[in-house]
Amino acid sequence: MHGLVIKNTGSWYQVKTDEGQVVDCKIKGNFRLKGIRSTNPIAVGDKVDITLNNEGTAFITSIDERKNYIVRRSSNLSKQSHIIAANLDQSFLIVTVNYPETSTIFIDRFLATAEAYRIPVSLIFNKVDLYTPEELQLLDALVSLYEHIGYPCYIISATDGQGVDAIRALLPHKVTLFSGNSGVGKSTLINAIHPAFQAKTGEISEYHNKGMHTTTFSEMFEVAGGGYIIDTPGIKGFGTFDMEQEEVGHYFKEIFHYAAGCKYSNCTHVHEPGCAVRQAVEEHLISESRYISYLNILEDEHEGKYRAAY
Ligand SMILES: Nc1nc2c(ncn2[C@@H]2O[C@H](COP(=O)(O)OP(=O)(O)OP(=O)(O)O)[C@@H](O)[C@H]2O)c(=O)[nH]1
Ligand SMILES: [Mg+2]
Ligand SMILES: [Zn+2]
Repeated sequence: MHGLVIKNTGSWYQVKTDEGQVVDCKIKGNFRLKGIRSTNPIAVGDKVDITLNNEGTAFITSIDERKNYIVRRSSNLSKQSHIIAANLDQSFLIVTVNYPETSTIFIDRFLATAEAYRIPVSLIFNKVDLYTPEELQLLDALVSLYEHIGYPCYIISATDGQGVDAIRALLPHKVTLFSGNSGVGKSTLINAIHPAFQAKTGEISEYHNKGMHTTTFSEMFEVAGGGYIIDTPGIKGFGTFDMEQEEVGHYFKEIFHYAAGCKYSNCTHVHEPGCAVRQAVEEHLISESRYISYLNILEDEHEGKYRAAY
């Protein structure tokens, strides 16, 4: 039988077969994917072949070639990757200016990784009902920064329902990943899109510095009219995985644009003479926060680590 991996709870995978039946599956024996050193060889969104056994469960025996996938470093200092999801049409990064604060470094790390895997991203700024006038100003600045670079931005409140219709309209016939820090309201938004989904949500006060996550496993929800949403556990740091130094600039759209004018074709935009990117930063044509994020990723790849806070 053939099906879609809709949930991953550690060693068990829920597979929805092409016939519509949901089966609990395990990976057969030493089944491992070639070429990727990953903590999870199979991810939500994967399409797989399964063989039923007598207990009503099944073994996953093979995996279809992926259209794409998105990975991050599995933890600080780790040389392994974690596949967040596979076969995506788009990704939403849920961001909050405060409650909790999403750093621009985190946003830019996510965007760069999505660029590397050619997955379109929209930024969803949630909890706008809570923002103070100063936070609303910061929100405006972020929205104009990212829209200018080319990322669609949406301002919403998942609890008030403000802006949720616009998000719902983006979903039919697509597989959409919902990602972001813990507590930004991914699961709350999913429930606002369709109350029947009943994704588990948590009180923000419970999160404080405990590293707690309400959503502990990735799970797919089927959207009315076709398509899927993937809810994921919140992530604290987004470590980029396996990016060459010269490559990182390709994943920042505006840096890539200005890099065409650098003296050296392999310029890393750090110290080289005749660097058009650094000049563009000085002239405020490239935002300083984006350049800082760029340098921050370079450092990772250099030292093989990332800073947990981002
Ligand atoms: N005021 C306000 N609170 C919100 C909004 N969206 C979510 N929340 C609250 O934020 C808290 C966390 O929401 P969740 O949906 O569990 O967050 P999450 O991103 O799924 O978190 P993880 O599953 O841990 O990654 C809950 O108490 C929600 O009620 C919003 O738009 N406004
Ligand atoms: Mg959640
Ligand atoms: Zn340069």
